[in-house]
Amino acid sequence: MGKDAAQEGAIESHLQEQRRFPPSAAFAQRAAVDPAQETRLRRRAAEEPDAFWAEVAGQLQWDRPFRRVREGTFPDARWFADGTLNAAVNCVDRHLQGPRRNKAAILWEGEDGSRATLTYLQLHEQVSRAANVLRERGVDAGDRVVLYLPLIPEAVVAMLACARIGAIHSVVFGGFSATALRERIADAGAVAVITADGGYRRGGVVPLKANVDVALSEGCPSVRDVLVVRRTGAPLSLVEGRDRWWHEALAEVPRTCQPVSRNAEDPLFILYTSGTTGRPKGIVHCTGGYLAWVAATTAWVFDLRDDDTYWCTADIGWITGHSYVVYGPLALGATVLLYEGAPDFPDRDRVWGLVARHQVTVLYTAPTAIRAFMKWGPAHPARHDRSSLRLLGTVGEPINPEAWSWYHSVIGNGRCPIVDTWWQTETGGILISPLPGVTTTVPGSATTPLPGISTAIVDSAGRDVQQGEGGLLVITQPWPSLARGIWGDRERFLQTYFSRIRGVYLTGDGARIDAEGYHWVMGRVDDVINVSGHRLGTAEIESALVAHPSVAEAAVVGTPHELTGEAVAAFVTLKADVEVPDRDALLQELSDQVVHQIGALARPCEIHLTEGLPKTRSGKIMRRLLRDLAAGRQVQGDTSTLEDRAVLERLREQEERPGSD
Ligand code: 7RM
Repeated sequence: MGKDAAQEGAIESHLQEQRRFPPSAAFAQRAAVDPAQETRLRRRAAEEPDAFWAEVAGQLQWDRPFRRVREGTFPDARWFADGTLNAAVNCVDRHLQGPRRNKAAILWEGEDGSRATLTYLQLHEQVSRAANVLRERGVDAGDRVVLYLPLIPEAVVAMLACARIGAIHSVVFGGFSATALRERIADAGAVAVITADGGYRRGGVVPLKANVDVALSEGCPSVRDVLVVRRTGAPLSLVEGRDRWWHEALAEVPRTCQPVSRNAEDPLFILYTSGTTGRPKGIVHCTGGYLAWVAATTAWVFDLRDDDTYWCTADIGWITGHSYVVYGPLALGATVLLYEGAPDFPDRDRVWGLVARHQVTVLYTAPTAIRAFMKWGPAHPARHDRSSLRLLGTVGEPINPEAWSWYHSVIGNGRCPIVDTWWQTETGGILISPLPGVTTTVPGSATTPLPGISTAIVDSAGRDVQQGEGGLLVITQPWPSLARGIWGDRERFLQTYFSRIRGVYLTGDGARIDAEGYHWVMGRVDDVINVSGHRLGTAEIESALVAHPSVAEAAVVGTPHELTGEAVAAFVTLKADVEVPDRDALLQELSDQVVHQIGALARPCEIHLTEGLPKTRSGKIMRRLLRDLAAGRQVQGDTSTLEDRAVLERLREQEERPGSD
């Protein structure tokens, strides 16, 4: 295409966002990280990195203090490796000495309206009992335990119970099928499974134990024990010698349990993520480096104080639930709200009812949820008191400026800073984010790397792109919470993250860094659309579509085109109350809006109005399915992570109806 070789792999950027939101003086004044502290942290990270990282990890309680900070580099950096600690002790025991002893660790609400509170002292007893049960059943340090549970307090207890005895937990999201569960149990070689008789979801009951029975009947010889939490009271059968009720087992063991000191580099958990192709990847995180970074980033980014009520809406089946529901907040002794169910059950104001009732101060959710709230309209949040909120966070996808503004003005009443946090399952914790008392935010940008984190944008040959150009986002220096591997597949770990570009961690995201150092994530590089040699990220085109007042959500993909190689195909859902008197006029407006904001080459060759978009169960749009649909191909690859199969079916039917768009 006559492009400079040095720019090969660059992604073009057209987004212009002018608005600036400086931190309010009131927030800055009380913030854990104020400008002076930020300057100190960044200087220390740059000038004496070992001292900086030792300070980060020094916030934890170590059984044997580490002397060594970092050894080695990508892909095998080891952190704090001669230190020992226990993650459950850090998240529970160390809060028992002072006033946090009787503070609520967990506030829980079930979808059916059940409620529970666990203080740190009560959490300690539950975790110790569960740990004793596992230990009594012969579960040892290093053994794998699969958790397949609804979002109930026992899920947190079970994670920490594993951590207490050094067993490696692998949480499988409760929405996964028996087949997906079996695959993960087998890959991990789990010796025990902790599940429930069921969980509530949109009024229905998810048959968790029945799925476990199916999974185990299809060959998981490693599993010796199944513990079953009673949640719904649904009838079920217990397999003699294998299955036991959780509450009965816990009642029979002592209420204290000696924790096992772990080496910092010992694995804490495995979490499976679905790759686009092939087997799911069991991402392995270690104990010391992981816990140190999630605790530090929870303090810096969410600014948690003892009087906060913190709610991260992620399920514990995802990394966000591990790092920012469980390990980070509990390491800080915070009060964490857990909600079992769907955000629109029984009504679309459920989330706001919870915020008001529990006086939530810090709320962390995903763009997909924010866009759903927008679609449902402002009347739902308006019915509830949201004055307790002081900080809002987002994670999971690029947030389009339209959704950012709505979150800011409607949910936060313009009062709350927004932290747009960029990170991945593999990174363990947040790497790019505003510091709410320091950073001036710009809607759509995750702003700058946190202290200690170094990024670059490179082309496919690993050369730095020109300032402001889009390219591959890489992390150039090791940090402690990087995954230590893919369970049982070293080669795939090296191949995926460390082989295409030497000496750095490859994130797989496209991004650009502007003149002020702000990072703009443009989507996964696998999703980049190549129109006549111009490489377009998905995020900006989608953002242009969502900026139209009628649009709730949009996804764009590349589709084969005989002249331009690829062309843009768009899938668009409209807001709940939108009437479309003239469909062609609307499509024209949408198309014009893309041309106006991005340029003529991004003009969609087709726009499909649809009721829903195919998403993963953690809310990410599955563009590869849309790519197949737009190209008129059979949908290929793994669809087990699809949140709602019906969406795909409806889209397929729509594609088959001629002239449907
Ligand atoms: C935490 C999580 C990781 C991928 C990542 C990005 C996308 C996440 C943001 C984002 C733009 C953000 N882990 N992503 N956060 N893109 N801005 N703030 O989501 O492993 O499930 O996904 O998610 O593409 O690579 S994950």
